[in-house]
Parts: sequence; structure tokens; C-alpha cells
Amino acid sequence: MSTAIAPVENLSAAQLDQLCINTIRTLSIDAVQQANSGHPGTPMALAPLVYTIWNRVLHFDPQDPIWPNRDRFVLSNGHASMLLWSALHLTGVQAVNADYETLGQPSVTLDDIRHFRQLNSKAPRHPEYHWTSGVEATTGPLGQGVATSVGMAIAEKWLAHRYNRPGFEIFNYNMYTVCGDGDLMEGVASEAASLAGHLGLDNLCCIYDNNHITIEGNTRIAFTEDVQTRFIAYGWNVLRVGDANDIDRIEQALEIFRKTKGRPTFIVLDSHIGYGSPHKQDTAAAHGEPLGEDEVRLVKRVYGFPEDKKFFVPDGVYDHFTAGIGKRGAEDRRKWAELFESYRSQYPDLAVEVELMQKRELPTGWDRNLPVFPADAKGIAGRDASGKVLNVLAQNIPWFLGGSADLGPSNKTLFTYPGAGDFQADTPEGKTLHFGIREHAMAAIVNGLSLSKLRAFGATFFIFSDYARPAIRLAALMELPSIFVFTHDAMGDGEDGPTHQPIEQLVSLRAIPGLITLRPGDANEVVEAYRFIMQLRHQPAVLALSRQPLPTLDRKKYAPASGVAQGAYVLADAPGGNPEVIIIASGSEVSLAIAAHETLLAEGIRSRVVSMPSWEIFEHQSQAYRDSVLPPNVKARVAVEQGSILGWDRYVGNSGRVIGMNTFGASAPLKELQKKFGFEPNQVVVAAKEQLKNG
Ligand SMILES: Cc1ncc(C[n+]2csc(CCOP(=O)(O)OP(=O)(O)O)c2C)c(N)n1
Ligand SMILES: [Mg+2]
Repeated sequence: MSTAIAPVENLSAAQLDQLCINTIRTLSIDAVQQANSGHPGTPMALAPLVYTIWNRVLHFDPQDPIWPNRDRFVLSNGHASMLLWSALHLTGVQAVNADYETLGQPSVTLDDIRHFRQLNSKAPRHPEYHWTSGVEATTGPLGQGVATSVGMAIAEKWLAHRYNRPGFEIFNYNMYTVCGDGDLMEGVASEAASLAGHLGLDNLCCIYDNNHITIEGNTRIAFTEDVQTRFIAYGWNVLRVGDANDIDRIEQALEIFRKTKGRPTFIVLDSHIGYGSPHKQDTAAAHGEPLGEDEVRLVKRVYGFPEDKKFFVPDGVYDHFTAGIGKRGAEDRRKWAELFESYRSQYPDLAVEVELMQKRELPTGWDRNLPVFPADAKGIAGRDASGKVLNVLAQNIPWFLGGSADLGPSNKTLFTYPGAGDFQADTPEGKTLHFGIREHAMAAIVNGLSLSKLRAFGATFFIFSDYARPAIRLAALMELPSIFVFTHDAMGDGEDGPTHQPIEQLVSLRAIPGLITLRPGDANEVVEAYRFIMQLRHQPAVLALSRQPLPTLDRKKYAPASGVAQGAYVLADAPGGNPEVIIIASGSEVSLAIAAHETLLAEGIRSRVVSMPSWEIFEHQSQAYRDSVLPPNVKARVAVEQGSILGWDRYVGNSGRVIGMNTFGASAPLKELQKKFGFEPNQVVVAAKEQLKNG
């Protein structure tokens, strides 16, 4: 038996809506079945929601998916990616390249959907930002989408306040974020939701797919709290739509969201996973397995779709999306472009800022007045130098902002210049963000700010980079220039003891593909590190900064700190070059290496010190440059770094020596720790001599 669909001209408006919804459902089901793996159940349940948001509500022009004032849609339950691929395909979203140009090609073709989860398909397993145009944030690790959306909502508030002028609402977009039980079990979403409530982000709407099902079965096994009440307590406006198929009710709830001021909106949407499947609806089996060919036929029968057709888009469906989101979005964008043109003539400087930002470019003069630190044996802490640099950069780059997870005074990340201000609900122009003690959400929020084209940083102690790591990883995966400022980078906080002393953090961050880590050796290296980081457009960066003062090296005697831009450079050398032993160091160990070097020189040993703040940057230099810094024929090498020794053999070779950490630290004054763990000039000298002897 096969169902025929009535000709489009015979369909009522409601039937046409239903046809579109069922097309989203069947495309999703067919793609999962074809791939023989995936998640059909949630797309089946949430197709009406996605249809309503996209075709009735979203101010988004499929012809230009990066138009700055578009509404943003984030699918935090990224396992239901087929919802997004269906929406992007059916609405005809266009592809955009890395230079922000539209290509005149669809972002997701029907063929991509046929090749769901296959190599090179634009319909990969999870939504991936920068791989598929129209994806606003990479999601899949549950909770991240919710937290990232909070960052995007903060960004809108900041942008609106800076750039809107009477009669010129340049920014007034909304965030629509869909999430599931899994997202709301995750701490990161709770952290972010708490902050969103505090900040009263009324441009943020979270729709919760309340289906009581996760992988292991019914949520009664692990998740029985009253989620609605929790969100009320966070300060959100909470609404409920009792039937996920009731698109008019959904539309009404979204309208209430748009009218609600001073609070974010949380819509509980009661749904049935696998809706329409006679044998799998409301079961965990519908979550992550294909329905099976027989069940697919039954489901299509329920939806009134032909059972034998696959990847079927009935007549009238594309047109209906064109008449809905297509028409509305084109009109929105046209009006905005007109508005922006007259804005440009009235506020040329602000218009330039908006445009530069969109391309991740920096304003002219962004690096003026960066400090130069004079040689000083007593020196200055990395964090203090960083604080000075941050305050200069924030004044030069209007859209550079950030903050700490309650450690601002300690991280030295507070903006203290007149007029900087705090970002709060009633002061959305503020440049200092207060994330509260929520490192994980902080990092995801920084990603949301970066996705919104602001330059943003988050800060905490280096040890707590672990609490932020999943979002740092996503920044790298999304190719976002998020900045993470981590202070107390080693044992400099002595008495704080092993709970606070980073060991494996550096190497574990160095292991994240695409992430730039930098551990500067003195104040001028801090300046150069920021100079490098600020010019990154598609890579995140982590700064590991000292708590304690580090001697400011005499750059007339030693090489200039601009070598930081090469990742590693010859800081001090044997007279005339041609070293017999090389000491490689980063951060607080650079001055230690210099002290050892001076002793060795005095004893007639031809040593070289290589300052290596960044492995990743160094790895990007030419072989010739790398060989000039670390000549292959010089085998006597010592690396010194207050962190895990893991990985340093890459630079010292099999026979080299690494003075680093094999264990956790200890609670004691720094001097005693340096002695206990071998971070003293004399011990470096001994190691260098041993190296020479063994060589
Ligand atoms: C951080 C994280 N942990 C675990 C997973 C694996 N995972 C993917 S979906 C899922 C269940 C999600 O349940 P829910 O959000 O209710 O989605 P539904 O099945 O209702 O679509 C899990 C545990 C993940 N993607 N991310
Ligand atoms: Mg669920």
C-alpha cells in the first residue's frame, strides 16, 4: 500500500504546514536509515518546533546566513543534527566560504543528506560550525550549546548598546536554543543558565525537549528534579507547551518570549521521542538507532507519506519555506542593509567598527601604546604585565572584552581605565565580565562571544583550565579566536600546594589540535604574546602566566622579545654562536636558564638558551628556522619547565635531559619547592655538564 499526497493546490494552510513538518521528519528518518546509524527519534518529535521557529519566527535570510543582525538558532542537543540539516536544506541556506563570501551554492544539498555522516558530506554527525554554513555553534558535547548561546546573547546586548542609536537598531537579534534532558543534566548548562538569569538576558529563548528519555531509558532513573522550578529560581520566565505537535501554541509561546523583558525565557515542550513510530515512540530505542526498514514504512504511513519513496521532498515544500522564512528573511536583510547605509553616513566610525569586526579584523592603531618593560632584575609578574597589556588593548579595540571566574583581582584581568565599567544587566556597555565561579560556562560563553565576532577572553587560575577544557577544545574545533588567560601557571603560588599547582595542564592543552599555548618568560614576552594572539582570526589561544615576579630581561644584552612570534628563539648564545649545549625553557624557567647559561659561559662552556613560549607556533616555522634555533648536530640539550616532562623529548631528543615534574607538587614556600624539584640554576648547570659529558 502506498499513500499519495494530494496536489499542493488542494492543501489547506494547515496541511501544508504538516507536509513541511513531515518532510523534516522523513528526511531525518531516511538519512539515519541510510547511514545505518544516527538519531531519528528527536527529529521526529521536534520537527514541528523547528518548522515553527524557522518558517514562522526566525529573522534569518537563507541567502546570507552570516548577516550580522540575524536571529541565531542553536541545536544544543546536537545528536539530533538531522533537524538542522533538514532545515538548512529545505530553507535553501547558502554556503559561505572562509572569506565570508556567499558562493551561490546551497549549504546542504539533498545529496549531502543522502550521505549523512559520510566523509566530506556537509551533513556530518553533529552540527559543526565553519564546516557547514548556517550552523551557529558546534554542538554534540551536551550542555555546550546552551552555555555558548548565553555568550551569544551577552554579545547581542553588548553590541546593541554600543552600536544602536536613536532610529538605528543595528542589533536586535534573538537567540533560539533547543536543548534536551542531557543538556540540562550537564553542569555547564546550569552554570550558564544561572548567569543568564542574573544578567536578565531577555534575548535568549531556550526550548527544552521534555521527553523523559535519554539513552539508558526513562529519566526517572537519574533525573527527577523539577526543572521548571529550577529555571524559575534562576530568574527565567518559564512557559510550557504541553503538546510538541501544536505549532500554534509553540508560536504563541515564542511570541510571549519576544514580549518578555528583563528575563530569559525557558519553554518546556512536552514531546514524544520517535513520534509516530508504532513500536518505538516514547522509548530509548528511538533515541540513537535507525528505526529499521519495516518501521520506517509504518511511520511514513502514519505521516501520510509514500512508503517507498526515500529522501522525498513533496511538491510545494520548498516553495512554502521560500514564502515563509525566505521572504521574511530577505525583507529583514534588505531593510537592515538600507538602515546600515544611512547609519554609515551618520556614524561612519561606528559602521567601520561593525564591518571590521565581522571579518575579524582589528582597528588601526590596535597595538599603540603597548608597554615596553625596562630591564629589571626584580621584575614583574606575568599576570601584572598581562593586566597592563589588557587595559591598553581594551582601549584600542572597542570590541575587546572579557573577565574572570571570580579571580579578576588575582588574575589581574579587571579593566581599570576610566569608563571601562562592568557588564551587568543595567550596564550592558561594560567591558569587564563577571562570570562568577563558573569556569566551564565561562569558556563556553567566551566561545559564544567569539562566534558573535567580539574579541573575548576568560580568565582563571591555570589549574582550573581543567574546568574549562571541554569548551577550550570546542574553540579549537570551531576555529574561534577565543582567548584564555590563565595565571598562577606553576608552583609560584607555593603554599597553595598540589591542589593548585598545575602539572599536566600545559601538555594536555598542547595536545589540542589548533590551540595555541603560550607561556611567556618575562614581561616583554607577555606583550609579544598578546601581539601575536590578537592577530589570530581562526585559532584560540591559552596564556599561562606567572603569579610571581619574573626578572625583566635586558633586551640589549639578550635577543628581542619579538622572537615570541616564532614560538621559540635564541635568547642568549655562546659568543659567535656555535653552541655545544642548548638549554630550552619557558615561562618562569627562562630566567633560571639564563642564570645557568651565565655560569656555564664563565666556565668556558659554549651554551645557548632558547626561550620557547609556544610549541605550536614554533612547529609552524620553516625547517630552516627551526634548525637554526635547535641545530640538529647539537645533541647536548636540557629542557626546563615547571610542568609535566611529557613531550619534551621532542626537543631534547632521546639522550637529552628534562627538568620538569613527574609528580604532583607540594605545599611549601616557592624557594623550597624549587630546590626540591630541581628548578635551581645550579641543577641546570649540572644537567648541562652531564649532557656534555655523555655526548
Ligand atoms: C557531554 C556528553 N556526554 C554524553 C554524551 C552522549 N550522549 C549523546 S545523546 C545522550 C542522551 C541525551 O539525552 P537527551 O538530551 O534527553 O536527548 P534525547 O534522547 O531526548 O534526544 C548522551 C548521553 C554527549 N553527547 N555529551
Ligand atoms: Mg530526552
